[in-house]
Amino acid sequence: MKIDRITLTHLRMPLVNPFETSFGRIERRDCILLEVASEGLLGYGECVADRDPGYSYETAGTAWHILGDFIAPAILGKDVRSPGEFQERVSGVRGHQMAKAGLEMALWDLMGKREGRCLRDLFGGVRERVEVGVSVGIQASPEALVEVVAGYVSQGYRRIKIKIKPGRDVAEAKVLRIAFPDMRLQVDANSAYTLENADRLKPLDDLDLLLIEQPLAEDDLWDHSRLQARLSTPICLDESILSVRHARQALEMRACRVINIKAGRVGGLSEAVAIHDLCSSQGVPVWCGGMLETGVGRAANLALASLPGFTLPGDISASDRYYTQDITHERFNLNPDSTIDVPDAPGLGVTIDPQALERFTIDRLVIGGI
Ligand code: OSB
Ligand code: MG
Repeated sequence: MKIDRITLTHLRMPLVNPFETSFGRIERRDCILLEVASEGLLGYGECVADRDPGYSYETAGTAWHILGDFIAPAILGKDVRSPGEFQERVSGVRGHQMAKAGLEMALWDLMGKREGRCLRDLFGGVRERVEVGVSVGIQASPEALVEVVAGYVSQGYRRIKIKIKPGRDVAEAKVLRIAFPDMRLQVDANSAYTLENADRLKPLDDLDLLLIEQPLAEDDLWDHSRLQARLSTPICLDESILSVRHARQALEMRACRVINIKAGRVGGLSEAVAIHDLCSSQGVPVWCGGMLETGVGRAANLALASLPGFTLPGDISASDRYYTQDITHERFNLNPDSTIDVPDAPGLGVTIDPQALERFTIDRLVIGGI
């Protein structure tokens, strides 16, 4: 695929509801849409870095810099035959996984369009629909949380994840377990605890949770292994796993029993598939994480989650949980069995709505072309 032109579009989209985590609260979500023109086709990718460096050090600003000044020049005018070859060409760029992943996604979309195959088939996915859940932000009170969750349950979601932080954890999980005794429930701390204060999470072991996501610092596999030894609930790592190597080491160290896979966090869909393969070979369950994606990133997440080892429901909710207006013509709906259909048109299987794109654009950069 000869890379003729790369267009970066910085988007800022209002969320249907504010989203609060242990690292902050947002009402609008930023991302960068990548458009790669190659031999008459257009491929799209979503770089999931947000405005602030709360989840990761990457931001839309750092990704703009890395994509525009390093990644685009490394491939513009070149014949990039595969996502693997792309990764080789940008291997001199240390880190910046979200920037790389956004561009790699556009190449997958191009490849699928060229070959007339959907991403699920290119990845070897086996499902036409995937099980999903909702990730619910921190609410004003435990009572408010029960009400919000009840709303999602009545829409048909059968798995709920809640965000927690010190002081807003055990009481929240308990009140939900009482209100919904059989619901699949899990919590996500986004690194808000230390080994010293994580003992306060011990009562969660009595609540039959699917998992506790990323309790400790992102760069601390060792303390996660010490904490996992004290908890009967599986620890699931998100922020800590940036590569297949990290995944292997975390499993060897027993730092977790489950892994949340996000293509953006690990540098691309190829690495995400590789982590899935590693975990599958060891019988370790994985699930697809989310970054409040637009229809572009959501389509990629659905294709990824169609792989056989994704045995836990993903953080992939219906479009209306996030955005009143999306940048794709396609919207994703929840089926009554708490699943969402995997797109099956070539590539990502979605098309861009130019008017919506215009409405949410705050910056644009065209690299190459005429
Ligand atoms: O930790 O999983 C997380 C959103 C932004 C950043 C980090 C996380 C999340 C979510 C949202 O939990 C999941 C979704 O897209 O629905
Ligand atoms: Mg998480």
